Amino acid sequence: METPLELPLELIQVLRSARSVAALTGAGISAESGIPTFREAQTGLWSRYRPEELATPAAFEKNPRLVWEWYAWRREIVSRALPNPGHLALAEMEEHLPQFTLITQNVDGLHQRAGSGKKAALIELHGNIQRTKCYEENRVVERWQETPDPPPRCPHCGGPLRPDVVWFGEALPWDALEAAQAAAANCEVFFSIGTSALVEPAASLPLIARRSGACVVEINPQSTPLTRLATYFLPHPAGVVLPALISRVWGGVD
Ligand code: BV8
Repeated sequence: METPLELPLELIQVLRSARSVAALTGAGISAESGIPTFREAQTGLWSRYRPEELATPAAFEKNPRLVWEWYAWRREIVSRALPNPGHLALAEMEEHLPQFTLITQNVDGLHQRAGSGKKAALIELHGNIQRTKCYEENRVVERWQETPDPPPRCPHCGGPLRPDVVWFGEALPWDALEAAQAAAANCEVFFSIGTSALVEPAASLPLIARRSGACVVEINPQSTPLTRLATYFLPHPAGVVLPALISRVWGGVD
């Protein structure tokens, strides 16, 4: 039985008077769009692999075709997915706040498709699966020849192409990480939404916010290592909580 959705009145009031809000999202916010999270077992052909085993430079060097095809499978799932009410609510949130920063760990591009980033900062910490880059030159490639023996080759240098995402063991884009850390250190409310709060350095962002005195709100049907440190823990799906928050805080519903 779902626990009834209760939104703490104090949180509503804090959001009504907030000037600066930041939100970190993880795979959970895309779950209601039908995109499997990292914690869920992979399906079909990929069920024998853990994402952490495939999303690494070593895996690509060992078997570039396997890793390329895993991302091609995920791109296919992403291209069929639609933004859900959770994504749409975050896109609306930036309309109501003087300062809003959306920081995502996701590579599916659904926040952009929901309209986020038009009026406020949208930071992709781990890249974007729709972008492809040369493994050797590390620069984005827009067009390439498909090949019967993937991965396709870079049209400039002939090196193998790879998705423009941050793999485990790779550094995050320093400008994205710096902007995310600054947003966390300077916001009044920090949302951690749909993330298991395990992957660093993203998992430290809510702690930076907490240390700076921000109200930390975790939205996740399950508890995580962050839960005991959060000011509020809302144990519900993002697609349920976020639209309810928008209407309570800014919808004139008292
Ligand atoms: C780096 C792109 C250094 C690729 C990803 C030990 C301690 C600390 C750190 C480390 C360590 N050992 C290794 C490290 C570093 C490592 C790390 O953190 N490992 C973890 C596993 C311990 N980090 C790195 O390697 C990072 N780089 O540290 O570099 C460096 C510095 C300089 C020079 C060189 C190197 C790079 C990390 C980025 C990896 N790339 N993605 C791809 O997508 O293929 S991470 C990937 O996994 C995702 O992007 C995401 O970030 C992560 C999965 O996390 P979540 O998003 O949280 O998803 P998850 O499935 O885990 O959880 C979903 C949650 O949603 C659940 O809690 C569930 O309950 C909830 N949920 C479900 N439904 C809903 C919901 N919530 C709300 N609503 C719902 N409806």
